[in-house]
Amino acid sequence: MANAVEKWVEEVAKLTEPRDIYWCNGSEKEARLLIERGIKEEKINGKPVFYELNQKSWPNAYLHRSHPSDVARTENLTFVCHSSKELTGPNNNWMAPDEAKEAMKKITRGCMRGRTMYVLPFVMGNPDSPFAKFCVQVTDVSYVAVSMRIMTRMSSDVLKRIDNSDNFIKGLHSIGDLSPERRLIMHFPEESLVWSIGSGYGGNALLGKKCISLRLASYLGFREGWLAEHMIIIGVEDPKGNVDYLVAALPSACGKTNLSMLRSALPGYKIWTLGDDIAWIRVGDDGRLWASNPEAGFFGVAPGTSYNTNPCMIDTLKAGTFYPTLFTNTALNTDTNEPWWESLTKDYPANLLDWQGNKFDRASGQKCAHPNSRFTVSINQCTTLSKDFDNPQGVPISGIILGGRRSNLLPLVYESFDWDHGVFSGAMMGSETTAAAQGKVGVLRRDPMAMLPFCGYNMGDYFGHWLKMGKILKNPPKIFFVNWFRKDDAGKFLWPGFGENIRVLKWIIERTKNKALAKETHIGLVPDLKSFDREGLSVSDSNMKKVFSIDEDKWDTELKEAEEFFEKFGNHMPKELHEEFDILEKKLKG
Ligand code: SAT
Ligand code: MN
Repeated sequence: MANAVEKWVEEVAKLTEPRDIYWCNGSEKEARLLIERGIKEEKINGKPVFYELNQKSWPNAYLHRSHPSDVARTENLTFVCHSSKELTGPNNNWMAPDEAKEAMKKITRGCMRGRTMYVLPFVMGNPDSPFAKFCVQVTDVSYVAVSMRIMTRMSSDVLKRIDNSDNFIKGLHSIGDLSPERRLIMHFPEESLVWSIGSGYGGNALLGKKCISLRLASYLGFREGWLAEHMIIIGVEDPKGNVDYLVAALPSACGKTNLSMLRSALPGYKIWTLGDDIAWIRVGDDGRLWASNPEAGFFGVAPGTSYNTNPCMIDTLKAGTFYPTLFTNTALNTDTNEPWWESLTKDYPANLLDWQGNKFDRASGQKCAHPNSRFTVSINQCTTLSKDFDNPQGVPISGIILGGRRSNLLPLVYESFDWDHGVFSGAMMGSETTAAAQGKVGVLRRDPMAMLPFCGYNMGDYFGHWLKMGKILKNPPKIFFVNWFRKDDAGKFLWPGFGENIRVLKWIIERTKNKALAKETHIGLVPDLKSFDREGLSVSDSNMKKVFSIDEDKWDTELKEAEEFFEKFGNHMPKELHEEFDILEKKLKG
């Protein structure tokens, strides 16, 4: 008798008609075999799936080039199909589930013909933790199978844990014919199903990532009383050896990976890495928040990563254990067969192929690596991995950081007055768009808690859920806001960022212990410069002033845009946030 997983796989195979079915067990041998296949046999758009890189300098590393039209998340083709449009909310595209399934069946029928269907059993989180979610994804691309083995805990034990129960999350993925007209990423939260056709790109195809860990999980959290957030998790060790844990939400391609393994510019401080993208957060028996990373790898932006900006990541990428390291859409140095991207080295190597595999001509003015080119690497290789990364209980959280990319208006750091005010400030958060999603780059949009593209239900209800979480907590942690991206009038960054960001984290942690001093502004509490560690920092007094300024006279547009954004959610918007809005408006216009 077939069990529930087998039945589902059979059903999917009937629809997709693969040449054969390969059940993955997550072993090292299997990863090698899949890479071999991707180098020699399997093709995407007529080209190999993997190219072997220089195994001496980049052990176990491979290059993947995606279809040129398939290089970022496609938010306009991503749908969340609750049975009620109301529950899906204006923050998501919606289709009625039956209609969506009919549309998907049409483009899925026979889509795996001549290809292998890989069955990937994996668990999000430590299998013995209350956070654990057991999942099975099918895919017809070896790149996706190998990436999922890096990004999740994949093993055939998962099948034993699911046994004959129906209690597993399903992911159906096929690269289809790669035509954007037949590309759709559909979520069915009520059935714990993600169905994605026509894209091989990260967030569209590695379904454990945004689709399951955020869109499906945020809805589960809403129903079950926990939070699934777009947040890094770090431990900050002070010179005395005390470790405080923080979570931080920043939109895609705004430095989460760098922050999660920052090399401190302040002597005696050290960052321990637990996650660079996703945190599942629960209330512990002690009434505090506990966070855990459901993933097991990094899918980070390559351009800008170097020994100067993130030495730990370069070491991690070169560690070469039994997990392969994948590079997607980076450039290739043909003299050395090494991956390359803008700023990896100061000078351009002499002979490069660009991310599409064409000879690179610097005079073209084009980028050589795609701006959203990525690396995929196991967190187990991370040289700053926290000993509590795999702790089934997660880690207790001392403070929450939210942030965006804003060239003006918002200071380097500020603290909200209380939990509700923090939720309100998070709800009106804006950020300039990046290359992580298709569309124009650098356009300001509201991106509450960096969750706009990832919240799997009505965002008005999501804000209500945050408020409710604050009420259950004995002592809600303080909520802080950061902006590493403030610029001066000439467009130059005011703050050096990277290792210097430890100064901001230090102030934050001291505030959570009521040690450091702050000054009240209309939007929150900014550091009193007396309490902000500037020892050895080369930022002028006048730039420090600018970086902490609020530009009160320029808030009209901000308030207007926030108000319009809030209005979209109608009566789903909690009244507390309207009240907070009125208070802020009065202060600013006062
Ligand atoms: O492509 S992903 O969604 O996995 C990465 C990101 O955009 O944050
Ligand atoms: Mn992300």
